[in-house]
Amino acid sequence: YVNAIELEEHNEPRRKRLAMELEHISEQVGADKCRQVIDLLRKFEIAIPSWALGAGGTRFGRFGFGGEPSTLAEKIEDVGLLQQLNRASGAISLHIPWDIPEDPESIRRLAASYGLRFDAVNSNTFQDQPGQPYSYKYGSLHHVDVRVRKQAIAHNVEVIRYGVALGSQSLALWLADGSSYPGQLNFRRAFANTLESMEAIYAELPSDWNLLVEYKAFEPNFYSMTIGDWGQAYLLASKLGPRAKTLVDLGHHLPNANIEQIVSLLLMEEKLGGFHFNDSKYGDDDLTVGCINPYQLYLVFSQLIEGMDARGLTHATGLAWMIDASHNLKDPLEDLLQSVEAILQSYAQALLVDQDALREAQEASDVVRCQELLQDAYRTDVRPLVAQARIEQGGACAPVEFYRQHGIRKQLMQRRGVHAKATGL
Ligand code: LRH
Ligand code: MN
Ligand code: MN
Repeated sequence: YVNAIELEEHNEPRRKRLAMELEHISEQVGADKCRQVIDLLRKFEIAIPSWALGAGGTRFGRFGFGGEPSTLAEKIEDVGLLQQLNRASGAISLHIPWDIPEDPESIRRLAASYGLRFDAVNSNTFQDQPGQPYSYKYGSLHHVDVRVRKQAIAHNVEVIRYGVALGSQSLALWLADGSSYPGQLNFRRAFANTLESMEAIYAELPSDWNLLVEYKAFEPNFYSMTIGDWGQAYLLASKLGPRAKTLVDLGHHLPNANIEQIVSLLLMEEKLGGFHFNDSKYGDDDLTVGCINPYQLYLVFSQLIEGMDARGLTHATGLAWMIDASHNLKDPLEDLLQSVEAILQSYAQALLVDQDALREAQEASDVVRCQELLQDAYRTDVRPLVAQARIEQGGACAPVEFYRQHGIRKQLMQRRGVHAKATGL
């Protein structure tokens, strides 16, 4: 769907304007800084969720897009397409059994042919699968019945095996376990069962793997979630051991939570495992990253940069950077391009913060100056830096425009059919 000649035809007429814009930002922040940011942007990579390449839907309905990928191979093709356009999404995260790599070796080769690697594999014990002996209606790893817990543990071990065959290095574990009515659960027993089950999974983890514990405050249970917040996830991760970390899905907090503070402390404690990026106004809305509250996203990145600098880390050090979104209205591929773009912009803005000056202002309790420094960086138009990083790597200057100009969705519909439906959220 994308070739180098078409990309050049797309980029060529845009270069002059981009050069002018780069000139402008160089004057603002300095040419060296620009170069440094572009080089870091070039290295940044964000994983695309295999479950978000088709229409999502709500419990009220689902409206397909046409041309959705109906096999894992087609999903890999879609992520390959995104990667060709933006050069920043060279990884894919699988959800099993929504996607089962029947022949992992050939799937791995196929992904490699698009320059893709596999990020965290996700297990699924929140739905019952056909033929499964025990139901997850009342939970999985926390279940009162040990047979259910054992079944859920075995599923996670199986997911690890698939992940090993694909070259993944982490298991992301999210549980729907919880209760919807007071009195339904004994909290301590539920937690203890969860810990014991996770210990069994942790014991099967390859030595170079992380176990990412994802928390969520609500849904599908609405009174308690057994891993409901970062405190509970952190507690489990601490008890499990150094390779267990916390996964922060931006949509999983109660309203107004200070997510950047959570991120900062988890990073400090070496318990930050990765992200599920998305945006939301109310609950776990799974909207395009940065579409509702881009300032919060930026503040998260500011904390990350400051924390990573303090520990001498780079973005590439062990964190799983992933998107977790769902698409009801927008073409999933366009939406994912927008999400990746928003992440890169926030990262670039955060890299522009004058950390030394900020520290000085903090030491002097100069609150006004602190805000100015933070907002100066936020209000800098970094879009030219992101575009430059992309075209230097052979991507498109304006990925969504390219996608539209070349009628890629229409081509996908012609090839795969208008009713093709993806598995996933
Ligand atoms: C739960 C969640 C979790 C699941 C995914 C499908 O809301 O964020 O990450 O694995 O959605
Ligand atoms: Mn998630
Ligand atoms: Mn979620």
